[in-house]
Amino acid sequence: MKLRLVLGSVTATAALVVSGIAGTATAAAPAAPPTIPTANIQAHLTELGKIAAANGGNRAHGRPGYKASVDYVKGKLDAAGFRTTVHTFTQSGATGYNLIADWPGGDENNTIMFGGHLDGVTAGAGINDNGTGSSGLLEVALTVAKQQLKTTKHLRFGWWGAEELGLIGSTRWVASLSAAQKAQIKAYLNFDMIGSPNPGYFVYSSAGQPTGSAALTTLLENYFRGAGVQTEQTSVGGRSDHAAFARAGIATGGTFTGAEGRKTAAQAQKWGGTANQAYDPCYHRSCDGVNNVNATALSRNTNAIAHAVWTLTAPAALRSAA
Ligand code: DPN
Ligand code: ZN
Repeated sequence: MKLRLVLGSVTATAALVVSGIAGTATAAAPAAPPTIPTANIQAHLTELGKIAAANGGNRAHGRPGYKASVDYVKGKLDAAGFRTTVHTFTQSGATGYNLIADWPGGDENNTIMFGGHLDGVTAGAGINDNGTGSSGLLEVALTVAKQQLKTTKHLRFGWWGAEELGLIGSTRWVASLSAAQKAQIKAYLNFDMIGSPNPGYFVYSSAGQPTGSAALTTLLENYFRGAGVQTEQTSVGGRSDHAAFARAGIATGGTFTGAEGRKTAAQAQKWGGTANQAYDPCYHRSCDGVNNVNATALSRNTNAIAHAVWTLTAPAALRSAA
């Protein structure tokens, strides 16, 4: 009887100590960016491949495979608790769609936005370009929901239509915003082609980009450095959807694993893969299907997205950065 009481009291004390430590750790430690499960990202790519196969082999603007892609991503986000809106526009005689997803909470006057294009060219399924960016962003968003991430800044995602026709969707969406709405967006990070089969590890250069862009470049470079991956900076210029944001004076950044450009011998040394071959030999071709992806590159870049989401929007990380 006496022994049992003693044990009981020891157990109770231990439980109090443990909960005290756990409470302190939760309050002080930064919200650690999670590792995004590769299998989940791949599952989205498989679905986008099936959508193309069921719709004439592509997911291009104005074709049924594009709308089916929007419905797939929107369905997942709605089920996870995002506030989604579909912004429509007209281009080349067809209706285009941008999908915007807001994670409830955070200061909307300090909005951080992440996006990439969801459409492909008519030649193929558009899996590396840009099923990879679309799927990586989707799985990071679903992880935000799974963890019920509490943000101080407001977190928003965008999937753009008709990029392949000249950055149309993102341009129309930015143009639809009032000056006050544009001013709420403090940064836009873009992910277009992040699983190239002969990958490079490129971070968008901030040269010529709005104030604040250099910090985004550094943040993404820091992720890769921590993961033991060397990076190079690249000037993406007007080749993807960050361009409209940059023109609106919004800080931009992003990552890219390469398109039609060829890997140099020096790059093959540091990154592996094949020198003198395109980063993506199937760029804008029918062979850009589910096998046209380097899973390691896709996984690393998706974890880079998660690192940026957590670091830029989660409260403890903001405190430690201040
Ligand atoms: N946005 C892609 C295209 O216009 O086909 C390719 C690309 C992505 C190029 C990212 C540069 C950087
Ligand atoms: Zn593209």
